[in-house]
Amino acid sequence: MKGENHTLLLLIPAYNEERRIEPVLRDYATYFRQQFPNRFQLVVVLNGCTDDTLGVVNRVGAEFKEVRPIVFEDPIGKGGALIEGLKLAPLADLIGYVDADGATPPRAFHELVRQIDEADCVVGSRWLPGAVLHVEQSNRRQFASRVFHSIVETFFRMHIRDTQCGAKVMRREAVEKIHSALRIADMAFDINLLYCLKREGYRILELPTEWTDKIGSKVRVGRTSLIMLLSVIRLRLIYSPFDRWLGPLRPLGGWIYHKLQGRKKKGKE
Ligand SMILES: Nc1nc2c(ncn2[C@@H]2O[C@H](COP(=O)(O)OP(=O)(O)O)[C@@H](O)[C@H]2O)c(=O)[nH]1
Ligand SMILES: [Mg+2]
Repeated sequence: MKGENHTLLLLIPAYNEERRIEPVLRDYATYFRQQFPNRFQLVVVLNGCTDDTLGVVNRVGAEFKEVRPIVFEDPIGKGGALIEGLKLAPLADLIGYVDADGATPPRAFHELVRQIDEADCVVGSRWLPGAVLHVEQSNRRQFASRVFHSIVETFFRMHIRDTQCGAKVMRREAVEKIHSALRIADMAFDINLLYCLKREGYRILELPTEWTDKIGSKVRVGRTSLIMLLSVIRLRLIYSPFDRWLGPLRPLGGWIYHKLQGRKKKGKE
């Protein structure tokens, strides 16, 4: 079967997920132990957790040798965690990631992996016809997401309907090639990743996926949207010819960004 002889590394970024992550780790380990025997590893990338996510991951890891955590103390964010996790790319042929809350079931992630022979990166989409959404996001969240999408499309012209879906898989070679260009540590990380892949000429395939919107989201629509908006503006500037002219303003941008990030962290729980 297609894509079945590859080795697979799955990353799960996790921030205070003690209540949501355990069944997800068990489901993924059980499913992929069967589908990718001895060819599957699952690494949970934690940072700044104030709950016992690490204890939960270690407990599951004691039972399933495929599962292990890596921990960073600093507030590196979801994107920062994935940037660190992607440094493990040499461990496998294919590297993917999903959210800790089980929004993407193992079977749906496997569907993306199956299509990797058609592209260098396969991304799940909640907005393409054929997507199966079990619980819809709130209207406010959907609205924010559509506005965000139009901004991203205007800035980057990637023609990807859903850049933000938490399920993606890539070939090792592509990850290694673009890794040093990854800069964005927050939820806008995915755009950074996709844009770098496109710039290098890698093929991205977007496929309808299955998704369940889970309660307990870390996203607070107002603040997260603002941070993401600043990030995409920053990203657009980083990759624009104006970058060198804007040099003197860069510290200001960085300051605003970190202020918002810091407030977000404190206000999270
Ligand atoms: N390591 C790490 N993971 C994070 C951070 N913020 C969010 N995440 C993870 O990113 C994923 C998506 O977050 P979630 O709250 O489910 O977002 P939503 O599904 O888009 O509402 C989850 O696995 C979170 O645990 C963070 O600051 N650090
Ligand atoms: Mg979620």
